[in-house]
Amino acid sequence: MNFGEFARKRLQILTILAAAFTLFSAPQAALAQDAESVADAAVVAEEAAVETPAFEHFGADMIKGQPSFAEDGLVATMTFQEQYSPNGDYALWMHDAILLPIITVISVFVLFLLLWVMFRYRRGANPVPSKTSHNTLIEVIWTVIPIIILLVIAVPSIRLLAQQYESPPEDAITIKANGYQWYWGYEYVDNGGFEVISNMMPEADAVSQGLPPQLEVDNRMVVPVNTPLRIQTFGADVIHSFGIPSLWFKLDAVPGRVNEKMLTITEEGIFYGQCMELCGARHGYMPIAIEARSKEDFEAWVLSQGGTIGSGEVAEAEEVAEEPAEAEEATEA
Ligand SMILES: [Cu+2]
Repeated sequence: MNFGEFARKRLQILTILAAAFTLFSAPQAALAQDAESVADAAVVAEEAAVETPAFEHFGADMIKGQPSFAEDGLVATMTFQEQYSPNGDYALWMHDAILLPIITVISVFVLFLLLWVMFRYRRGANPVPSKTSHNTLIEVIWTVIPIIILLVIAVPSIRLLAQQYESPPEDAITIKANGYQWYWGYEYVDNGGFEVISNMMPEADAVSQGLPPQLEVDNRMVVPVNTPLRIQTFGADVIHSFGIPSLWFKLDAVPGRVNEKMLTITEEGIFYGQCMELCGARHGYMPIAIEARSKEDFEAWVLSQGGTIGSGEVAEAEEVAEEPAEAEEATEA
């Protein structure tokens, strides 16, 4: 008998023994397991009842990002919403401190030139027109000054563009915003992968709570404040777009691919947005409501949704597990 045969015989005997043992012990084991799991569930439920604090959502007094009303004044209704993210602050500064003054000066200057030509060189005041066709100095000026203006605009503009493409840090919290016809689903990838389905709140409910109708939702997207978020968007059926004006955030949600962008919210509060890509009959009725909370509140909310507070190790293990699937997808494509 060589080693291979010997090993095979041993294996057969072991298999038979194992089968006999399983047959004999299975019912008892199953019973014991049932009893254990019932006891476990009871303990978990008890712990949850004791440890998970009741989570209270913000009310109307915490609304920060929403469209302006006529009562807010003419300027407020014409300009951007107040900004609550670093990108938003920078973009608003660029608009207010650079673009608007330049636009104003150019518009006033051109208006002045037009009026000056109309009055000073009208037929009554200037019966014999000049035949001048070239003036080197003026031509140099009207070429060089626009170049300087464009350069002045380009510096902050390219900086803003680069800032918007900045990758989130490794410890950013990943939330996947799935666009559906016609509602949003928020998947908390780093917190156990649960998904919150978010539909527009019926108008009567919103009005009775003092919340803006057609912007308020039944389940808000709760996120931690002052924490980098890795927002991923995905279209489950057609192209949607995840846009929140007061956070300077807008990212298309496209079927078949995941888009990603970093978002950091600098203040606690409620921020409203809407689907920003025409996606069908109820496109106008799939609002977005983000509730930014302290880290502790966010974790309490995650637990109340049945999620987990992931440690770094868990997140890494998940990433490793996901990689082969992604590699497969890549080779298929
Ligand atoms: Cu949509």
